[in-house]
Amino acid sequence: MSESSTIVVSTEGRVGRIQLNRPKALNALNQQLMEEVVSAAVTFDSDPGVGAILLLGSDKAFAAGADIKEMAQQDYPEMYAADWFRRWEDLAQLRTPIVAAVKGYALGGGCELAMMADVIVAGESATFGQPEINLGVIPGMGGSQRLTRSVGKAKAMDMVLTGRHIGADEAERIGLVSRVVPDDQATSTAEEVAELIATKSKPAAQMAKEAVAASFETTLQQGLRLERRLFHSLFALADQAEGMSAFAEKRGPEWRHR
Ligand code: CO8
Repeated sequence: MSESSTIVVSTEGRVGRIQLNRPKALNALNQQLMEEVVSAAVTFDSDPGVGAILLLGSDKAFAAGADIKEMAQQDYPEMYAADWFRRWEDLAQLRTPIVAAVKGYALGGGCELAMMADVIVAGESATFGQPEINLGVIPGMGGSQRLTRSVGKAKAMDMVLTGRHIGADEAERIGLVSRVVPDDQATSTAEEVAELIATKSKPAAQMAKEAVAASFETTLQQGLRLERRLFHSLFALADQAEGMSAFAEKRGPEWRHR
């Protein structure tokens, strides 16, 4: 296990684990944390031994948003020149499936970071919101786009325009999170989900992610064509033959591509 100042990184089996570690600031997302999280995730993404990435916060907060104290120092030319927070997009573009466990606050950039994960397991204490309007700004890490695509215009407008927080149950009802579990099971459930994904054929899991993610960006016909092409391409890999043989032979598959 290696430690840096804003995250704790480790590998457990085939799961790469990144824990946000600024508990006193409720894991507020400053520039250093962004660089460290994205660098760690990019490293995991290129590691053939890693089949899934687990993203964790702390009990009180997954992340309470962009670091307001750091952000308040910026002016427009600096933000524009540095393309402030663009680096988070590198995380969203990774091919390795990402599972997030969210307990406590996931506000502003914290909600937007959770939405960059592919599966969100929420503890009952999870609180999601896009409160930027209360700071005189708007979401800047995808809240107006990913939230709207996930939950639709009605709920996204409600959250983005009022800044109200929603609880785990509402988040599950509107399709923002995958599952809600008691807080003390959120991390273990997310671990189980990540471990399960990491047991699959790696290219199949990556292409499944790519196909679902593409539905956020393409027309239906383009998406269906991409899905078909990816499906066809999996027949070039040994895992397709192995998976189908294993089914016929009533045994578990032994993936070659992991
Ligand atoms: N930034 C910096 N520090 C924070 C943040 C934050 N987002 N959130 C909490 N903290 C700090 C507090 O300042 C406090 O520090 P200190 O002890 O030094 O005073 C510590 O964490 C504990 O916080 P509180 O005392 O406020 O704890 P409470 O339990 O009373 O309240 C809340 C918890 C409700 C979460 C409250 O802290 C809060 O409202 N936080 C701000 C939430 C927010 O507005 N988030 C959105 C930020 S803006 C954003 O995310 C934009 C993202 C896109 C940017 C794109 C740029 C291009």
